[in-house]
Amino acid sequence: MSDFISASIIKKLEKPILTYKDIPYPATLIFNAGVAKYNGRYVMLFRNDYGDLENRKLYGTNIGLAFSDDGVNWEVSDKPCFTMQDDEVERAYDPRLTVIDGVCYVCFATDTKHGLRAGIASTTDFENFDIKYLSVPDNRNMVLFPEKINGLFTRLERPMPVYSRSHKDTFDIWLSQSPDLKFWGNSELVMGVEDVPFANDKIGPAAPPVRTEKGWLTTFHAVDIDYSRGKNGWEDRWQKRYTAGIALLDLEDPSKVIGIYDKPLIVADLPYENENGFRQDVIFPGGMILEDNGEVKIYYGASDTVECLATADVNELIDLCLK
Ligand code: BMA
Repeated sequence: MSDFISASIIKKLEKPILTYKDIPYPATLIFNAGVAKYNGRYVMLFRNDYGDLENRKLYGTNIGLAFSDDGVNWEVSDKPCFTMQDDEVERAYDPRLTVIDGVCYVCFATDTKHGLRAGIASTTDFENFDIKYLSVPDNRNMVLFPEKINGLFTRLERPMPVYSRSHKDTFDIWLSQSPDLKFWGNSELVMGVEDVPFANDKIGPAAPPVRTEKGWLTTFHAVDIDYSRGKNGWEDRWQKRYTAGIALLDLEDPSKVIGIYDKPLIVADLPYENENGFRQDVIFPGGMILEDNGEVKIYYGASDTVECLATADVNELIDLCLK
């Protein structure tokens, strides 16, 4: 059992919003979705790892597409919309969506034969994806801010400096900027793993930030390891815990942190978030939408198995960061 609990301002639904049962093609684990509002509808790109659930084997990963009128009830398209596989790239996964000037940008992770690379693609129809950029290894968990900042595209990212840090997962959140999404610079450290009291392993960006009057509201994921908890889930060796945190970044200079809530915001503390889960005790937000009435929808993968939705009031989220 987890000794962390979700913040009391978080309201979770009674069940996941998407599971493999909702998918009209081979699907086993549905999680880590990116969500945006686009042309009057909600659009979701979700990660689908497919395999043989009964024998607990996974064969591959693609990215599925779903649309919704209310952000809660989803209609899944009849085939996956994005996949990458060739001699070099093994798969693309963990999409995060950001709309800028009418174009939907998809940040994603790839596993390649020569390391983990983050990519950025653009689309306007969710059928054709124009790949604008692939990072050098090892970088992952890239998310774009929903507008240019001081005239430049701005991203949060999580490089993995194993050799120079500790030869372990001691990873932090960084920011870079670009005039064209292709050439990136102005790199700055945003948050170190030591800034997050409930992480003892690594942190990384989660959903793309949203603009509020007080600053950029941004989720992040935080990982802690306690080997005494034992294995958790049907994967052979899973022992990490992923929780979601919340922070506020400066509007003009988002490499400056205004405040970080010192406890987890969302924890896997409901049965449906863990039951039969591949990697239990995992919460991974990939989408956040601020509605006109101040409700914030936070979409997150749970147990690397199902996609869920929680809501909170924007001012209450900001207050947590400023406490
Ligand atoms: C990370 C990524 C995520 C996943 C998380 C927990 O390394 O692979 O896609 O949700 O681990 O398993």
